[in-house]
Amino acid sequence: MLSKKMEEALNEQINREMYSAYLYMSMSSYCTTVGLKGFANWFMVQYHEEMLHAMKLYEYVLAQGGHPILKAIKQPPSDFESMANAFNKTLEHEQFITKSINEWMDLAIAEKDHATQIFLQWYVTEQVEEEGNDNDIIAQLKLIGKDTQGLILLDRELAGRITTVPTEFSKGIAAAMKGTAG
Ligand code: OFO
Repeated sequence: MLSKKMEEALNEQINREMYSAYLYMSMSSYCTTVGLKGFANWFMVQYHEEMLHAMKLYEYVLAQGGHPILKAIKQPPSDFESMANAFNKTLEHEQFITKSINEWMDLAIAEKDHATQIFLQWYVTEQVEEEGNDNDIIAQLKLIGKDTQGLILLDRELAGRITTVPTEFSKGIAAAMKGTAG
């Protein structure tokens, strides 16, 4: 079972993950409008990952006898000026999510809630990967600078990213926990 405080924290995290999905969908939309469909693909794959992050929380709260309360998702920005700007904003957002997960982990530790600590461990590891992916692309964008040719080559590379996220969330937490790499 979850304490009221823990349940509220996890519900807040559902909202933050849904916002992440919304943000990356908006970035994907922006990339398509400026002719960078590979970048658009990368962000759309990220959108699916974020939906999985939200659904895992949703299933976990239910499995623990809690009630996932869905709050309003705020509107994400729609104009990102450049790919460098979009990825800097992505990293900034992921750092906020890492801080948020760490805060809930601290709460689970303080409450001696072992199950939630184990559950959140997956997110702690995932955040290292998420920030790492963003740092890699930011470094490449720095090398590319204003070289359009380089940007197009990176766009082609990012077009190859595929989603590994299972879409059958309704099968419960066991299904949602599987196939979470990427
Ligand atoms: Fe991007 O990791 Fe969830 O939010």
